[in-house]
Amino acid sequence: EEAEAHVRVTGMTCSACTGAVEAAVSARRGVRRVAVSLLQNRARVVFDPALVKVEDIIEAIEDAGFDAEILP
Ligand code: 9UX
Repeated sequence: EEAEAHVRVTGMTCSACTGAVEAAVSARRGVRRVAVSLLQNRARVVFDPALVKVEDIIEAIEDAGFDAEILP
């Protein structure tokens, strides 16, 4: 099973920041795909909802030092 989440990520100021967000989210079990846009301050995450919740993805981004909120 697969679900998709869009997240607003704020606090990224360089392309290494996007790499840090991608690495932090990718490290979570159940995350299948992560794409982060520095210019749009957004992350798109494809994940297995049986293994990981959107809240866990938000937490991973916040633990990496950025602010994150779920987009509709
Ligand atoms: Mo470079 Mo992005 O120090 O925080 S990784 S600005």
